[in-house]
Amino acid sequence: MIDNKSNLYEQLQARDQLHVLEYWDELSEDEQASLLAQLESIDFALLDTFLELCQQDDAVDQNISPCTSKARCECKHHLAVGEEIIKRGELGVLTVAGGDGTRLGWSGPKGTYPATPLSGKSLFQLIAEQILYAQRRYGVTIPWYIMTSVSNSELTKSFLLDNNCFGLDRTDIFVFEQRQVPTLDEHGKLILQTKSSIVTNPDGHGGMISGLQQSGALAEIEGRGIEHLSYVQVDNPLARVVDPIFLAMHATDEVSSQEVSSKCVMKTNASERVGVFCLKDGRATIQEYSDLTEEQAASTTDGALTFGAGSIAIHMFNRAFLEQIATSLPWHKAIKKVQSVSGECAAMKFETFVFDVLPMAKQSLVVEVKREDEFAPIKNADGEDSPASSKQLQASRSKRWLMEAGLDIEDGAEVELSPLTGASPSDLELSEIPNLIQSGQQLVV
Ligand code: UD2
Repeated sequence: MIDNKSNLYEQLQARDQLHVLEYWDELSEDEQASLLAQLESIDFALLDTFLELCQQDDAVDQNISPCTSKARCECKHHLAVGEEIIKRGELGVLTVAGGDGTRLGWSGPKGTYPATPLSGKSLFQLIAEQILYAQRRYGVTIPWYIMTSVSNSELTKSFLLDNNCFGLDRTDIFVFEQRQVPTLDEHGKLILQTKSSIVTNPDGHGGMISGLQQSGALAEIEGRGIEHLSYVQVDNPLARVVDPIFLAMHATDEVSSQEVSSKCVMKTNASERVGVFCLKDGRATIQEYSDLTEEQAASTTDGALTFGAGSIAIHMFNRAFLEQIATSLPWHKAIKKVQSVSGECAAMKFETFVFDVLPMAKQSLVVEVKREDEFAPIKNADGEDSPASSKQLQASRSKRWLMEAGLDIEDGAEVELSPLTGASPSDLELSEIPNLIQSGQQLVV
């Protein structure tokens, strides 16, 4: 039996959590060692925070007001300024890919999901190719930092290596793992997943801050002279990973503090599942959709949604700003179903959100972009935000951009634009592509 005088035993006992040892005597030595290691890794101070949160009702913040945004400025000046920063080697890319992707029903890491309409390129490949294109165009290295979690870290690394990192140099890709935290049942108890393990969950994409700091990635970023990090989620095939205009707006805006900037699109309807930009205590922040009251979500001003500026989870972070964040992020509680040793049960997952760093900036900039150019998330297996809806949006952007660049595409033709061909209509390299794509043709260009 585990020593009942040990510190661990006392910590569990003090919180009425000894049930996790229920099967101890049945376990093999190896199983006992593995359960012990997992229990010893629990941060009991953090567990106390969770236990307190279990007792609290989720308070909805009523004191929010709308915040302003600036339109993406498609001018030559911004393009030149942004390109200059990239050419100086000051941009890195940050991708959060630690989520479980349970809603999609894909068993591997979400980044390995075949996302594009014709060639089935994975979400990771789409990001890698955008980086590769920018590296070639600007003659620099743009390092890529990917946050994974314990359940998908090894699979992510092997997927990248098996695919030769999609042409990127493996030494320019830095995979770091976020932390796991205990999941609790509805009574605030740790949950046995098996007789020898407890249920944990990744600590939310806010775990990126400590993940970057503790893995040494942030020091590496500084060592490379990176000043700005382009942050994208893994699940949006239309995200512009290297966007010189957004970078320039972020780096030169006279009002913002250049610590963090974000992109928004106008929500299509009150119930769209995106967080909204708003002001709290005079500072720009994002209120998650699940934390808006129905009245807040539905309220209108001059016929438009009052909180209509939806977050597409794309940000530009200043490196020094990320280094300075010492305060821990607030925890958000979500009720989910999990598998336990005795079957499915309701559970409380605690997560931090990366956008909770926004109010820590003195000022932050919100840039409104065109939804059809930048947002086609893959979240659910079907319906809204599904592979099918995303593929449709990807196909129509490909078509629009190619036609804007001068190509003739007949109705009924299907095209998929590769990130290696260009990052915007004005820089598409079309010399190898036929001028006319006919109805019935399927072409990846
Ligand atoms: C996110 C935003 C939502 C909106 C929407 C746009 C949050 C909480 N909500 O909704 O406001 O902007 O995206 O598409 O962000 N991830 C990790 N580690 C974790 C959890 C998530 O890396 O512990 C990654 C995950 O792999 C994915 C991203 O974060 O790339 C978004 O996570 P999500 O799918 O849980 O967020 P979602 O769709 O509810």
